[in-house]
Amino acid sequence: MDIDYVAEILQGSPLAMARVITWLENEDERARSCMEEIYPHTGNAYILGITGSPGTGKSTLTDGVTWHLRNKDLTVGIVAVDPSSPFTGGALLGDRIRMTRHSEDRGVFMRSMATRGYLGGLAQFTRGAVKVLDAGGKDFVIIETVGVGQDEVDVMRVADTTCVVLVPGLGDVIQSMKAGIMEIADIYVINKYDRPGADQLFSEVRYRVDQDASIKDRAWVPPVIQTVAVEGKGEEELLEAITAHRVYLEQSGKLLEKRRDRIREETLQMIHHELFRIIRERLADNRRIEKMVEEIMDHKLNPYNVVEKVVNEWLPSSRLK
Ligand SMILES: Nc1nc2c(ncn2[C@@H]2O[C@H](COP(=O)(O)OP(=O)(O)OP(=O)(O)O)[C@@H](O)[C@H]2O)c(=O)[nH]1
Ligand SMILES: [Mg+2]
Repeated sequence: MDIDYVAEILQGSPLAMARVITWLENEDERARSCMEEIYPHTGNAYILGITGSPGTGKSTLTDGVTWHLRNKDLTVGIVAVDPSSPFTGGALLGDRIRMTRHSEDRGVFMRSMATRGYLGGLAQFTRGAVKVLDAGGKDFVIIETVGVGQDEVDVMRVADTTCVVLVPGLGDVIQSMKAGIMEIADIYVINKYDRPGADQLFSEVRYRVDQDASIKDRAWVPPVIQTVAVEGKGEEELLEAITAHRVYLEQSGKLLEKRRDRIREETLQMIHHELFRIIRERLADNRRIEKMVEEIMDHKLNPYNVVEKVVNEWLPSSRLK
């Protein structure tokens, strides 16, 4: 018997959500029509990003924030993305998102995934997973992602509010704050505030934020929140900061702006991905690309005139030369 996955997702079925996310993960053809049908039902969830170096307490914080949201009767979807992990299917990630408190709660859906070099890009995939949870009726979707490199920055652009988690004693704060982090952080969380060096880190981050905010628009100055996630300390303040940022985005019109930018970016990426996929497949026909490579090796062709050939053949209206 055929299952109507779209209808099931719209009912909030965890099994259907999990299945379609797996299709997305495997770039299974069945994902496409499903995504197209659920799309009109997306855009209601508030998307929260939590990023930071490994072991900084992202999952513990996610668990705490989830608990507070559930107390307000809000439902939560969680996607844990690990761009650096070589593991597939995530036994490791399974451990990483230890969310024992919520495992029996139907108001919470959790999914973890490790990288497998998704052709469509990790951000693209994350966007898909978020949409499934959004259509499944989750009020909040939390994206937890490890690290502070370009992949994470891209993943975090999917979020409405991004929290960057730092802890004392890692010593790479200044460095990581240069690497695009200040650009995406709406809220800084200094977790493990029970550890030595927390006050110093707090001052350092505050200083950098103030310096940065004095040049750019001051409409939103990222707050720096102190937490001890293992004791649940500071989580309420964190949720207050998240809510304040949401109100700021909504009232200033920046939420719409963000979402417009995201739709543009996503649409362009989807076009890119699809055109590239089609051309790659056609070039694979009759090993045509292999023959081209051989001809390039023999100096009969070069990559530049191969590009010309391809564009002129398949996009004749954009004829090169
Ligand atoms: N001392 C102290 N330990 C904490 C705090 N928050 C989390 N931890 C501990 O730090 C370890 C890592 O916590 P996680 O929540 O798994 O961290 P994470 O950032 O999700 O880790 P990865 O997903 O593996 O990158 C666990 O042993 C937690 O118990 C805190 O505020 N203080
Ligand atoms: Mg984790």
